Amino acid sequence: MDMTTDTKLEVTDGFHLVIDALKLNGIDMIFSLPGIPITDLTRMAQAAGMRVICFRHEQNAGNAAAIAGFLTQKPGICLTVSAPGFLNGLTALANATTNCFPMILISGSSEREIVDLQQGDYEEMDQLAIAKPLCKAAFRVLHAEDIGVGIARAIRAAVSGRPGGVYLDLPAKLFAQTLDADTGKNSLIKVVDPAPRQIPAPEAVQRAVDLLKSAKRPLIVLGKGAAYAQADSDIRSLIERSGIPYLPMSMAKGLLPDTHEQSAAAARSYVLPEADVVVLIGARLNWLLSHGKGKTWGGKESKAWGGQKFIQIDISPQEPDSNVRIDAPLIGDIGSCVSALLAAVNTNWPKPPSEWLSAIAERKNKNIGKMGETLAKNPTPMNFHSALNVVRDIIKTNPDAILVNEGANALDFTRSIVDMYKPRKRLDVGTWGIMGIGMGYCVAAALVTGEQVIAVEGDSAFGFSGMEVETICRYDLPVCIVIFNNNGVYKGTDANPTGKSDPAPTAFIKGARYDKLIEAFGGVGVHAATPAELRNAMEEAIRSRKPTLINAVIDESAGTESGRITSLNPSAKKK
Ligand code: FYN
Ligand code: ADP
Repeated sequence: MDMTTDTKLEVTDGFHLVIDALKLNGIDMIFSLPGIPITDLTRMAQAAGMRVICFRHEQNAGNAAAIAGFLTQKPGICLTVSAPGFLNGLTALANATTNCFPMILISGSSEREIVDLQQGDYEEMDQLAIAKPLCKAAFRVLHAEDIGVGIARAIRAAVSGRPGGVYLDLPAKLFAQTLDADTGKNSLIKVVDPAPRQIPAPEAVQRAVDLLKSAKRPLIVLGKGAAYAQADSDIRSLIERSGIPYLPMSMAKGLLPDTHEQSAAAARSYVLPEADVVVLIGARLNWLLSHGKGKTWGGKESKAWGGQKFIQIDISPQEPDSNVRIDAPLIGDIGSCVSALLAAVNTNWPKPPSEWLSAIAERKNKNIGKMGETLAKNPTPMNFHSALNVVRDIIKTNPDAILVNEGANALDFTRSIVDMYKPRKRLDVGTWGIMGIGMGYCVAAALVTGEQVIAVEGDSAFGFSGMEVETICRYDLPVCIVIFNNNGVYKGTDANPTGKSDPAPTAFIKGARYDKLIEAFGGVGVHAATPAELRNAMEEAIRSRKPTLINAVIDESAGTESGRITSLNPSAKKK
């Protein structure tokens, strides 16, 4: 038989149909960890020109897929083996769904007949049933001719409306099923308009405009939905033309430069209770916004309404009223909603009262001044502030770099100290405050943007995905990991009260040299005990674009339990 490459294949199979369906829909990257039954799928995908990025643990591959989805508005694909591999990926899928990131977890699964009769197969598990409650949609394909439909449905479910995670179950037997090549080709679907614009109703726009016009102390809150929407210039115009102060949620930092005159980030605890009308753009009133009520919002008691009226721009019609009354829901995609508002906010738009703006400016300048004083100190050993002062400068001179950030104190201090200058440059623990996103996010961010990635990691947070430094070295990615090493979870000073030899629950090995870890894989490891050493190492990492891990030694007594959210930790509250 003639097997030259230009010989037309007369039959195709499940493997090729999965690959062809993904490619047909513009998906050219898969985050995976090969094994039974998807090893050949990873090989064939690579042979077909896709980038197949393989990790050391599926959760990290899943997190990579999720953040690729956030950055590109295309579903990130995570491909795993069955049962345990699937379960490892599922954590990332659930997290993606919680964060409204589009992602598809594709897992191979064991033989249906045996699984359904519970006869004890290799990696036996009813994966579809387990995935269903944890994601936006879940599908299984049993016949090769349905692969096209399965992938099309998965793509639509992931990116349309409120984005989220989708599970696609592909039983092992499916891959080897053959089909006439033409029939196979015709069964594939190129999804047309997978995330259709959703235009807000004119009366909803008018209602929002009327409410906003009545405001004496208006505030705009930008959430990561606003970052996802890629409506950057309209959002900026809305804010600048209206003159309304804005507060960026963590991953919305940089949508406008954090140094923007109208940013109220440094006056958060002043603007939330004082505002009378709040426009939420792609931000939910969940725990991160104290559910829109209570003391944070000027309410008299913990669950009391503060009196604010809300305009909520969101693509999900079910989001409004989930915590407090929303007077003007504006349902649609953020691009369409913001441009509709922008049409009303023309040159005659009344600027917010100057008393409001000057009161904010006063608080803000005071906080920024205080921060400046703290950052100017140079204690020995380094603390979070003196180390972050360096990171702050590095991001300022490299505004295109992507900052990945996880931890407790390492997260909270970085969020308020390191200014971001461009949209979608700050990737962090998100809605759940989850640890373990670090290295997966780094890998995907470097690959899909081509930019330098800088990760600021708590020493505890890093541990969840640390083995992926091998992946970072293997793909030779421009990732500079800075570990804030204070010898433990929160800090390193806890001791075992019994006097026995077991270390305290929150304590790690003192003086650990994380920098040695990356050297095992050919990366650059640096031990930095001073801000100057940290600065040199970061500058060199950026110059060389080499995989780099900097062990930044932080005072082990620096840091508070649970960072800024100590109040959520019952035992810590008692202390
Ligand atoms: C902010 N601030 C600043 C600046 N930016 N001061 C000076 N300069 C600048 N640039 C001030 C801001 O006004 C606040 O002061 C304070 O810094 C903290 O700001 P932040 O972080 O925005 O506010 P806060 O109250 O911490 O926000 C609540 C939160 C946040 C829930 C949104 O804590 C958060 O995102 N947490 C995620 C935590 C998490 O997931 N952790 C992982 C799990 S750890 P005041 O106005 O004076 O208050 C497990 O243990
Ligand atoms: P943050 O944590 O930054 O406050 P959230 O994750 O709570 O942000 O909120 C994001 C919101 O944005 C979700 O309610 C989601 O439905 C919404 N959203 C996501 N993408 C879009 C879009 N393109 N158009 C409108 N709303 C969107």
